[in-house]
Amino acid sequence: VESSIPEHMREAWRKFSASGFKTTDEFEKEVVKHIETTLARSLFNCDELAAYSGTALAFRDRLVIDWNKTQQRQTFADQKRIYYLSLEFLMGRALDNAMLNVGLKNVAKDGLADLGFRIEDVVNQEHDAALGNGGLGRLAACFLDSMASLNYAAWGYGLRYRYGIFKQEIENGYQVEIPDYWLDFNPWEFPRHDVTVDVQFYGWVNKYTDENGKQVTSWQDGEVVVATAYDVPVPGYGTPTVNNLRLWSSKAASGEFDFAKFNAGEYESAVGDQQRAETISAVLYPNDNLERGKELRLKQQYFWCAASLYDIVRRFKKTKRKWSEFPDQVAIQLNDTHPTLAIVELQRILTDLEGLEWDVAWDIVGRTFGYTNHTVLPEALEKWSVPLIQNLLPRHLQIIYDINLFFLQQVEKRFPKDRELLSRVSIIEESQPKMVRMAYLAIVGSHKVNGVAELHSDLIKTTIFKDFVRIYGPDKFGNVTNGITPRRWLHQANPRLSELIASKVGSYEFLKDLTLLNKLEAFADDKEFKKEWAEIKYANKVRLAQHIQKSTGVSVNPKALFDVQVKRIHEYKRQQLNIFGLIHRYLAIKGMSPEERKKLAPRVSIFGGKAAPGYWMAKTIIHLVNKVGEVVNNDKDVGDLLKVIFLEDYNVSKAEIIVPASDISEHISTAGTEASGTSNMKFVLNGGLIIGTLDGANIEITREVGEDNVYLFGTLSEDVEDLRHKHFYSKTDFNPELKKVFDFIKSGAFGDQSAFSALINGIVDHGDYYLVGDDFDSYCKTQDLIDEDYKDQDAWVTKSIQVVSRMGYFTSDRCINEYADTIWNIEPLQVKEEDEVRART
Ligand code: CR1
Repeated sequence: VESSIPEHMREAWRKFSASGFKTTDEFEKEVVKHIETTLARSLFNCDELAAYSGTALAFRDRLVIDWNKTQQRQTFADQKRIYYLSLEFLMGRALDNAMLNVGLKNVAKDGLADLGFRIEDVVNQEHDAALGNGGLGRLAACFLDSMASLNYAAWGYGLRYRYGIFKQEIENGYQVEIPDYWLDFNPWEFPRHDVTVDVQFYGWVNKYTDENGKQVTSWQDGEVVVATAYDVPVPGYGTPTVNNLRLWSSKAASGEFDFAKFNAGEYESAVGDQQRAETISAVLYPNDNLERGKELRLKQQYFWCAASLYDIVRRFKKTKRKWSEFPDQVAIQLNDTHPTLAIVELQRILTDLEGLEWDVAWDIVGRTFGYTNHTVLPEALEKWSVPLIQNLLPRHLQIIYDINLFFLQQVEKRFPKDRELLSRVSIIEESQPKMVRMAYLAIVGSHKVNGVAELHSDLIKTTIFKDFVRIYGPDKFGNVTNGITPRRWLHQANPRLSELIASKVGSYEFLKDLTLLNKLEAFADDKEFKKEWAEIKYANKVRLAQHIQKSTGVSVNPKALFDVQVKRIHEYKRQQLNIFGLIHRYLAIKGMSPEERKKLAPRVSIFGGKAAPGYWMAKTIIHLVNKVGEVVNNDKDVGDLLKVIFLEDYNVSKAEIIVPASDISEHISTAGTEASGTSNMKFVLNGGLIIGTLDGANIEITREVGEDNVYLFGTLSEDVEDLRHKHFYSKTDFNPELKKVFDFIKSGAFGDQSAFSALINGIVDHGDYYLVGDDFDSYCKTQDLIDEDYKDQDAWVTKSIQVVSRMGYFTSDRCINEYADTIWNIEPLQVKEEDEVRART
């Protein structure tokens, strides 16, 4: 590693090198210094936000020291690195996580108390980093946490959106979207004005022979936009490794505006270029599991891929290695197809810019990339129109055509005369206009393709990618079942439970090796332990009840069964099944005698989740939940027996309050539609049981925790197609109980019934694609079983302990190790033991 400072002058650097606080006094000194100088405030105007800012800056300093060292260590070791390309990183808050990861939360707690603040209030000042929609973005965040905690040399690459996912408010029962401008004060990012990349768009392709008789292909006269790096430190837990998340921000190439126009008095158009360029990284597209083919989205994708690859290649070139060694130094993982253009861009760099032969370059590309598929929903599979790419990225379109040509020739050789096969697997769909099938391009350009849970990985092999299994053989396709980080989703969200577990299993080591949870099994019948376990769940429910009271004005009884469904609102996730079930329950309660009512277990049903702004059906579901809540929660007959709550603006920090407080949570997608789900894992890890279909990771959760400990219901994935088909022929055997629910809605019980007619008609008249009618009966019966079981609190608590003890498999550490072994071929970087020990104490 080169240094600009000569050896004989480094003494002063060593002497004054920053080391970071360790004691409460040192912490307080840092906080006060930052508040008084960095923020120019004082003890006379220090509110909670200023206390947060000062604390965050103090911890940031602490992280930066380890961050710098990690980067030096990784450069020095010169080993293979992982590059995780994701358009979404749903990080949530950073301060609490940083405090726990460096093991100084107690120091901060005492220090803040000394300065007049409660640590919880301070932590709550932080704005969530919400650069993602749902599971896909949160998975990326869990993976970053695991890669750092396991000491892998890894980088995340994404976009620095000025606006993250919108903030949701509920007005008169309707969702309203508010922009999420989150960058006002963000101490967790470091602008790197010296790390920039020029990214080109539009222009034309010039092919000619140069003076040496060499064929040259050059993409010229395009419009240039500058990408500037913003770096976010990602600390590992109990290790000095702090990795880097690099987010790109767009600016006009000139840097300034057009002076000629400015002089001529055309002020507005003078800043036009500037604004157009900045638009690229301005906003996160708010769709989950849906792609809409907008030009700006394609621009985002290329902007980010081009900047990231330039950066990766630049780092590789510093090592002065041969190109053939690129895949031994670089593993790039594509989080869904959003970064597929990176494949094309690397091929362009290697051939057009570096002069490698096509085949040599293509071999390097294939060995570098891995592709993770996250969905089989057809509306979410990306396709880009050929004319759009032609205009925006003319050279890339040519390369895509060449990739396709060589691929189809290879297929033709192995399967001669199968024209059907050729047209099925072609990267170009022969439609009007022609479309580029991004998933096919990603498969052809990667050495491994994986799904995110067993059922899903089987499904992609037998349905959407079936032909590719024939072509490449089954070994190219694998499964890595998703996981979650136990640091955020247990230790941080549920500190009391984490502490209780640590007291029984001997230490906090389980946070690094989650299989150690199995030691809890021995206490599943321990009376004293069960009491403490139940008390913690109750306290978490009280905390959620307070939050519900504050945000909705409804008081709920924390002794009631808390039933939670929080996730993006989507027809395939079937929040409609849940709310229809609740209307059914409401009607049942209304029909009961007072004696019968006394026997019923009181229930609080909690919904949360955003609908994509253009997704009308999802918005209708939100509207219905809110209207049902208004009626049920104000019905004197019902009282505590049922409350229906919609919590607005579900996000990571709210999840940290909600997840530890569930008795039951709902994961009830139509079988075969939810690729994995990850909140199912979070709830169970916190001692909540689940009701679910045999879908996604529910299946593996059931295998791990035991069938007796999961409430399963509904149609199996293999029967879904037949049922859908049948719906179009016979509608006679429609579920009569569900029909009563629909009639009640139609009677105007929840306001203007026409507001809900599309929702009902989709089920009654339009084929019930998501099988709500088919699964309604078994869903309701399973809920009745839950009511019964919940009455036996003693048995319930035993189950709760048992399931947690069996959740070791679902840590994202296990996922990352599987990716490392089966896809990336990479080992962690050794960290000196004394550094580890220091980080843990
Ligand atoms: C899936 O719907 C899965 C996450 C993370 C989502 C969800 O079941 O848990 O990915 N897919 O793997 C997605 O967003 C674009 O696809």
